[in-house]
Amino acid sequence: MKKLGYLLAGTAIGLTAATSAFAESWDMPMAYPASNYHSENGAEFAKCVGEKSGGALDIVTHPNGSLFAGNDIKRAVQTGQAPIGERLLSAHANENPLFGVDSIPFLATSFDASDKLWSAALDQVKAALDEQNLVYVYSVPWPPQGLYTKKEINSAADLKGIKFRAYNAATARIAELAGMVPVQIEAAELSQALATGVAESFISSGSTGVDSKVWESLTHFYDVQAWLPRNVVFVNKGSFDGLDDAGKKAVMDCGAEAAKRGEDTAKDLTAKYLKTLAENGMAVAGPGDQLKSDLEGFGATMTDEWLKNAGDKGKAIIDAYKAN
Ligand code: PCA
Repeated sequence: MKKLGYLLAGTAIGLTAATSAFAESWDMPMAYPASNYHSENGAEFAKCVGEKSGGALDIVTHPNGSLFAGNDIKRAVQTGQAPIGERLLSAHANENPLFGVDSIPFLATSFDASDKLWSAALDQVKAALDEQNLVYVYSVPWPPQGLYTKKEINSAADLKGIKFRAYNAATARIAELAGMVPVQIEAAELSQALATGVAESFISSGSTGVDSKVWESLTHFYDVQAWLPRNVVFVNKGSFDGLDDAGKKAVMDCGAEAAKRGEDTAKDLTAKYLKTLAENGMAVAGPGDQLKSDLEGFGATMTDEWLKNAGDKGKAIIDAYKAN
């Protein structure tokens, strides 16, 4: 009996050694297609963590909502169903207005302005995530947001009654202000929604327009440059605390590299995406004066609303942003 016990113990040790170095494996759900620069950047981040941790932490990315749909990723990481994930943070502004600081129309409309705004907001965003059991790792902006339609639009009045795909509270609010009919749809379902007429307009970047081959259903892109929303990568707090110091450092160092690499790529691709839209037959242009001023009017209303919602914390962020 005793001998058998030794034998089993020996076998168990042998097996553990064979799977090498007690490596931990983390699944990383992501919402956007594998070929999108956010997803490619996430895969590079995962590779970096594997190398920097000496193989101790193996992160496996699952793009395109394949493991969890976009809207479920944040909750999955909060509850530990997934140890790490990437999500468009402003889609959760209903939980905390600070999560929507990047989607206030016409507040920060260039990559540089977006960086300034994010620096002003970051401590508070980290604290808000921490309250939800999440550790902030990195974020990468999308290119400036414009308006996709299937007819010429000269003013907000031309938008009335249109079925409009929203991806967060801000896009839903614009729909409401313009008398459109908002419908919440993840990017992974966007092509189909456009093809079937469930949606006939949306606000997003050239990136998502190209990913979704929107020229198959739509005709116009107005380069409004309304804001630059961000994808944020976060880790479940318990999972993060479970790492040793070297593992934590690998995640944070690779995150810092990913933030820079991702934004550099976004800047490089912005004009290329618009070119691809035009090459596929879309009319790509800036908004006319009336449309621009109508949208800016919505922006002013929404800035007031956001400040009211976000209270002193929100005001402190906007003041710090404007002072810089
Ligand atoms: N693409 C994402 C969010 C912002 C963007 O440019 C989307 O449309 O879902």
